[in-house]
Amino acid sequence: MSGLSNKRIVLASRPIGEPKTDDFRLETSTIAPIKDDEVLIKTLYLSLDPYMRGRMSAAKSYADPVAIGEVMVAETAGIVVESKSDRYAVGDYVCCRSGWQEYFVSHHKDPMTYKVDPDKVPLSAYLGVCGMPGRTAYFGLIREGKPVAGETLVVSAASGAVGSVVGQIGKKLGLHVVGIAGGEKKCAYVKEELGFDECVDYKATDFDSALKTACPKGIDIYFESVGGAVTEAVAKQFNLGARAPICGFIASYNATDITKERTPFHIFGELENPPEHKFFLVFDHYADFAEANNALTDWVANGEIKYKETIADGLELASEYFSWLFSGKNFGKLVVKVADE
Ligand code: NAP
Ligand code: FER
Repeated sequence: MSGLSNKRIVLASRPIGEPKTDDFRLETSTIAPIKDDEVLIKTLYLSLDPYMRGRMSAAKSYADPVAIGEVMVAETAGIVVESKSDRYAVGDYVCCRSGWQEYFVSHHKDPMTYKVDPDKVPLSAYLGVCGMPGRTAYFGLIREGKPVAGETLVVSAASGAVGSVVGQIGKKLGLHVVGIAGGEKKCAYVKEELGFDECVDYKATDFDSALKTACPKGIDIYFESVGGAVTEAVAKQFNLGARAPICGFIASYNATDITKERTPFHIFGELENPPEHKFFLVFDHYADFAEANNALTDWVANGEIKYKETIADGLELASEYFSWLFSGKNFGKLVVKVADE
């Protein structure tokens, strides 16, 4: 398959504020022949995630930025189309970190490339509910949130990839689960289809009082994904001994200078009795990924955990759809379908 043509999207410029489509460039490269112990993977689905906004910026962070002219990072799900490894056969389905492109050559020892089984759950689910976002929900709630049955859990970005799973696991653990989401449609889905006890619309004028009504015993755990006005409202209702694992604060990701933002650390730190709060990374729990992968795929396969996806059709759409994460135009996990098998 040497000489294979590969469409890819590279970072053309560092976005100022909200990323625009011309911050990216569609290119065509040629895939070199694979070497011993390598596999050639065809991308079928590509995951779009909020953390990618951080990689577009040169600001100091836990991970290096994508260089200008380099392929945008992403986790993808695909199929092995050529193998010079005894560990992978043509036709194996895998997840890998190929980035925004059609083909990827992986060394068979790359720890970020691993086999998945689309007979158990659909392939795209390995990028969401059974992938990085699902694992974030699993470890963030169970290990960082330290839930006790009967407590009240509030989940921001509740209809999204991470939040939807946090709340559903919370229900399994016997918590009173209150979601926060933007708009009536998302709130209805969170309550009626995902089974949260309540879901409060942060865009409604009575948000503060509605949140209070939904949490009659105060808030014991707040799963933070958003920041901004949502966090200010939550902060007024913490019980003593509360925990607030900080998964992210997407409301600030498009700020022109993120170092000047009022973050959840500022908001919680100013309280007389702050909740236990620290930023965590899903990767902190890397050693136990198999535990989360097994639990999540079992729950999805037997219908105990539900999920929704927004699927963009075609690699070329990745740069346009990426901004949906920040406007809330996505509903559930945002994925790009790159190719048919
Ligand atoms: P998602 O919820 O599927 O999509 C993002 C959602 O955020 C949007 O749909 C929107 O929902 C909401 N949002 C965007 N801007 C907002 C604003 N200004 N105010 C309030 N809500 C806003 O995304 P996800 O993949 O599950 O990620 C959720 C969070 O988890 C992000 O902060 C992400 O960085 C974080 N994360 C962290 C880790 C980690 O290891 N620490 C790993 C994965 C993800 P509405 O329509 O409801 O507003
Ligand atoms: C990871 C750790 C964290 C990762 C993604 C994140 C793709 C996301 C962090 C965020 O959204 O803030 O290993 O892998």
